[in-house]
Amino acid sequence: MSEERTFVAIKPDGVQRGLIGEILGRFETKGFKLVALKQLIPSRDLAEKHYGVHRERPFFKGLVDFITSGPVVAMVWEGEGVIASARKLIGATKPLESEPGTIRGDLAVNIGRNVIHGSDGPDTAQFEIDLWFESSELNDWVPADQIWRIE
Ligand code: IDP
Ligand code: MG
Repeated sequence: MSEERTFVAIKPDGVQRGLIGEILGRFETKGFKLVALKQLIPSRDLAEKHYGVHRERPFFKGLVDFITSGPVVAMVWEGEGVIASARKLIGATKPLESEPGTIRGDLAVNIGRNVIHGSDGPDTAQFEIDLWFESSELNDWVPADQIWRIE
């Protein structure tokens, strides 16, 4: 039985600023488990589906242009409470309002270049995982050093 999973993506600005290792480390050291990881340049179709909820917003075209402009690192992280916790690690959408200590709070300034995406709830997490990954790309595994569990 798999635990809760969420979709996280490092946007092209995070990749091009050399922040992949820094960002992956935030999730790894928190204690979540990486179950899928790939780099891709998203198609327009994928980006428009991913951000479909924002289709009518004035920033939609610029957002899709940007997310398709270069490589994105797409991931699935697993663990107890990971959906809400990832949003906390990521911080508020506007980086100037994100708390220091969060990824956006520490690494970004501009709302259109806020380095990372994370699913905002269970339904979007499932939708986004299915949109970005084939089920064969998701790895069920148990870390070799996971010898205890706290209920
Ligand atoms: P989220 O990424 O924190 O979930 P959403 O409101 O879902 O934020 O918006 C998706 C993305 O669209 C944001 O991460 C940001 O890059 C971009 N965005 C949101 N609002 C604006 C805006 O007012 N101007 C420009 N870009 C925006
Ligand atoms: Mg969102």
